[in-house]
Amino acid sequence: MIPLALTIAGSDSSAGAGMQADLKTFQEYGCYGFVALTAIVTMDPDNNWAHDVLPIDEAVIKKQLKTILAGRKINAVKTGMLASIDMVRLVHETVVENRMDNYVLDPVMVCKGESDVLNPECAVSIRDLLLPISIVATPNLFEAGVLSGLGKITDTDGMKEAAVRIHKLGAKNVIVKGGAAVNEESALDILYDGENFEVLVESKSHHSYNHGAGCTFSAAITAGLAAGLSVSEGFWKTK
Ligand code: PXL
Repeated sequence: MIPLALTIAGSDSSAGAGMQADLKTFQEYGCYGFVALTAIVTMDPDNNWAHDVLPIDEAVIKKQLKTILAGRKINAVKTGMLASIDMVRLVHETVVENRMDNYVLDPVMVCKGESDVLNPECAVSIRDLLLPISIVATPNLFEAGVLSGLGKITDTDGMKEAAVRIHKLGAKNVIVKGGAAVNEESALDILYDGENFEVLVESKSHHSYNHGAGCTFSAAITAGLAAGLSVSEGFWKTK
């Protein structure tokens, strides 16, 4: 049976990130992908590509989830952009009620190139409600700084400290996506399982367009889990 993977995420109209990245990655990894849409994000070329987030009505998200979950067992689920505290609560309820053990939390708080934090009011509820039910959380440096309370993280020691703190908040595994930010030459991501650190270093990819790298990465971990891999196996498969 083909593994079934669900993303509960926003639509990135530029198609690099969000549910577009998730579905393409699920497909690449041999999964059948489902999406419950949480928001529609547009970027305005006439205003410095400023992001605008249109949240989807919570009742409509509920209906999507009801449709998707009827009569089938989803093998792994990830969440991306959640545009209100009510959406965070709905995800919590859905994951717990449906006993979704393979729940990947990508705690989206910021889009690349955007200095503004999206939906800042959600950060506390993501920390308190979603970290404890996740098999793995995949924050980027900014999100790891917010969730851990460390603030700005600039090096691998900071990434490790943030991972330990986020694990203490309930995530079974934590992957801090340093990406290209902490090192000039290479991209670096760290997995912490509560005991050991695994460090994935990759030479930087010098494409002009790498928008959505974080979504793609956590979708790949989700697809791995859906296919029966462990978090660590899925992590190394992205190399
Ligand atoms: O990369 C973060 C992200 C997640 N989800 C959606 C987005 C973005 C960034 O643009 O639009 C829908």
